[in-house]
Formats: sequence, structure tokens, C-alpha cells
Amino acid sequence: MAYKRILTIQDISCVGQCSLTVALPILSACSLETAILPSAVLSTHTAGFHGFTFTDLTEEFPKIEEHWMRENISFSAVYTGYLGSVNQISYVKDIVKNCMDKDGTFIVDPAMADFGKLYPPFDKTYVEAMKQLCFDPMVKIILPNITEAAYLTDSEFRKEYDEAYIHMLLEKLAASGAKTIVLTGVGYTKDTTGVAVYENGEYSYYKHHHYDQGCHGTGDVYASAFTGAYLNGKSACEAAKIAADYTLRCIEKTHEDEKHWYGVKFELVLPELEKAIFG
Ligand code: PXL
Repeated sequence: MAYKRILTIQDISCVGQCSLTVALPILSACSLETAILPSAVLSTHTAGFHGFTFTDLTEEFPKIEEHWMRENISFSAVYTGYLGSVNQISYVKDIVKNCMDKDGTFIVDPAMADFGKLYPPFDKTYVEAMKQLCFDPMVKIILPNITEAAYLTDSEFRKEYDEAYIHMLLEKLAASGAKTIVLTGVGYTKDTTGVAVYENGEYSYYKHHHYDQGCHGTGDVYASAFTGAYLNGKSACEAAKIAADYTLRCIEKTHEDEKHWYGVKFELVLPELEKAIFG
């Protein structure tokens, strides 16, 4: 496999095992040179800590892009997660246009919502901007959870659903312009969850065990592991399965410690992810 340089754009939550503090080590473990563009700096993530600080770095984006262009810096792939502002979304498109190789892979995790609700700082305007990003022709893969898919398609969010609901979400996303869709957190029975992959009109589903007690940050672990596996030549379906198995192992490790509520102990099972990708 050729050595690849990926750019990942998401926030730095200094404490909390999410976004860049998860993506960087996971992508490095997947043998990818990883460049970062922090969208914002927060003292912690926003889900459960109180009084966190938030410094938006949107104004840095055009300056950083200009410097990279002057230095002829380019990337084989770009993977975005939690972004800091609406304006940042249009800068992201510019950066991909100017700094990603023409045959590069652009992966978007529209990290903005879960459990039927938007994360605290986001609103309808942000959702509209995220639609513009997800449905941009430059994007190869999107990785929404069900809440995000509902927001992206103006559909009702359902806690209880059947296959017809999931197919409706996937088809609406595809009709809006999404190419490959990896829909996470799809479970049809109480004890199972899984991931639905929709590509070229074909639907596949990987089912695995569901733990009642979820962990914060699993979406970022999943998207990073998926990206690492995919950029190492796995198909979307294979990468979806590898990332699901790895995320499940991270959750199991985290559950061993009842006090660890704010993130997942993804570090402890990184060798298992490497083995799944490289053998
Ligand atoms: O894991 C998604 C995420 C990333 N970054 C920040 C967050 C969250 C989810 O709450 O608050 C700052």
C-alpha cells in the first residue's frame, strides 16, 4: 500500500477522548501520516462537562490554506468530524478543492447530533450548512448516525423503527447526492446494533451485539477506524465491519471501569485494530 498523507479536520477537546485526540492516534496506528486542522479548542467536550471553554479557529482556516498552497502541500485524503462554525464548512470545501489530490478520498462524519438531538452549540443553520457539505460532489463517503441522517433528510427521528425507515433514510440521502453512506447505530432488536452500508444502490448490513450502556465518543472512534481501514484498501463494507468490531471492543474495555463516563478506552485495543487491517 502506498504511504498516504491524510488531513483530518475536527476540534481539539483537550480532555474527553473524542475528535482529534481519538482520530490522530487511530489513524497513525493505521500507518497513515496524519496532518490536522483543529476546528476549535475546547477545554473538554460538550457532553457532560459544565462550563467548558470554546475557542473557534475559523479565522485561521484561510491563512493555513494559503500557506499550504504556497508550500505545495497536498493530501491523499481528507476526513472531517466536529466543525466549529457554519463559515468553517465553506472553508473546508475550499481546502479540499485546493489541497486534496484530484483522485483523493473525502470522508465526512457530520458530527452534530445524537439520541434525537443536536449537540449544544448547533442549530438549523448549521444543519443546512452540513447538508451542503455532505451532498457536495467531492465527498466520497458520509458516516451519519440515525439522528444525523434524520436531520440531513428533514425526516422524523424515530427511536423505534424498522428496515423500511432505515431504507427511507438511505434512499433520501442518496437522492440528495450522497455517494457511499455508512449509517451507524442501526439495530432491529433489543440486543443488537449494527451498521448499514449503501453504495451504488446496494444495501448491506452488519449486525453485532448492543450494550445498553453506551459510551461518549464512539462515533469518533468508529469514523476514525473506518477511515483507517478504508484508506488501507478495505472496501466500505469490510471497513464498516472492522470499525464496528473495534468500537465494540473499546466499549467492552471501557465498561470494565464504571467511573470512566466521558469517553472510550480506545487505546487499550489499538493492536486489535491493527491486526484486523494488516493481519
Ligand atoms: O464526539 C463528538 C464531539 C466532538 N467534539 C465535541 C463534542 C462532541 C460531542 O458531544 O462535544 C466538542
